[in-house]
Formats: sequence, C-alpha cells, structure tokens
Amino acid sequence: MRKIFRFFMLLALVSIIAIPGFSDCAAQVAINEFLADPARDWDGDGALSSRDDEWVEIVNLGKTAVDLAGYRLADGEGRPVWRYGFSGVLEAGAIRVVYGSDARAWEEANGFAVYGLSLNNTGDRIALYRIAGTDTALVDGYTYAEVAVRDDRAIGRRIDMPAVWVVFDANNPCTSTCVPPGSGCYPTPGSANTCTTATESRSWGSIKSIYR
Ligand SMILES: [Ca+2]
Ligand SMILES: [Ca+2]
Ligand SMILES: [Ca+2]
Repeated sequence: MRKIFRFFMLLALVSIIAIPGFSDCAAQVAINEFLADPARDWDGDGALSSRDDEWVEIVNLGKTAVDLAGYRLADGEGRPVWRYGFSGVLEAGAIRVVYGSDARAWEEANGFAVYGLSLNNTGDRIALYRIAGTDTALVDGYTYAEVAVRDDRAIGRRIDMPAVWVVFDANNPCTSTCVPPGSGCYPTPGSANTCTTATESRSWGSIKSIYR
C-alpha cells in the first residue's frame, strides 16, 4: 500500500514539474493568422495566384527570442508534408508571414514537390512542427472549414485573447454561418492582429458583441 502511495506521490511530483515546462515550450511559437483563398495580389508581385498569394503568419507569444531553425509548416492530416522551413530568430512578440511564393521558393530550393502552402479552399488543416534531432513535435495546428476562408477572408487569433479565433472578413463579410465568427476587421499579413474595419480603426473590446 505504501509503495502504491509513493508511486502516486512521485507521479504527481513529476506532473507538476514536467507539464508547465512542456506547455510553455509548446505555446511560445504559434500560428497567428492565415489566408487560404486569395482573390487579390497579397504577396505584391503584381499577379494574382491562387498558390503564391496564400499566406500563413506565426507569432512568438513568449517573452524570449526563439531560433526558428527546425520549425516547419505542413498542411493536411496524418504524416506531415512539409511546405516551408523557417530560419532566423523570431524576437519576443514578433510576427513572421510566409506567402505561398515563399513556400514555393523553399520547396524548389529543397527538392520538394512544388505546391506552395497548399491550403485547400474547401477546408484543410495547417500545422506548425518543430524538428529537433530525431524528434518531430507538433507545436500548433488549426483546422478550418470552407466558408471561413472564402475569397480574401483570413482566420486569426484575437490580439487581446490569443486563444480566441475570429475571421478577418472586412474584404468579404461573413454571414452568420462563419465559424469562427466574422469580426468586420481586415486581414493583417505580417503585422499584429489589430482591428481595422471598413470605416475606422476599432478596439477589440468595442466590437465584442459582433462575434459572441
Ligand atoms: Ca487555397
Ligand atoms: Ca501575387
Ligand atoms: Ca496578422
């Protein structure tokens, strides 16, 4: 009986020590916003491309800089298919945007099949992994449905409540069927997910009622 008690005490102690460290690490770099169905020239190369003008943003939610070596984007379920490999340092609070054209260039340079980010317009899953030695760990993932990404709608985290996702739908306002709900805000590739609507810059608090 005493042995069993000791075992559970040890288990509890290990959980207390191990879990906060793991979740801190897992949560520090996260998917922040993405646009899967571009209807305009988001990457600014002068041409509209359903492949090159998709984009995904990541953010460093922690208080320290992160070396992005080993961080990769993948799409779809099951075994990851690599679409982009990050490099360089992401400072605390900083955001990095990857366009489909960046993904295409990475795939070409690294001998992968060339699909860009390959974000399916009818629904898909975006995942961020970290490869360290022989370990490949899922860092963050998001699964979306078709309606939320239709023509120039981005999905992203609220800047004031990162666990809450909304649709940045000022370019193509959502009906009540959008999941997550529409916010009336414009997409913000490469910058923080602040809210600018068609007529004004608004705080998230002031539009809270829209996406309840
Ligand atoms: Ca797409
Ligand atoms: Ca373009
Ligand atoms: Ca953004």
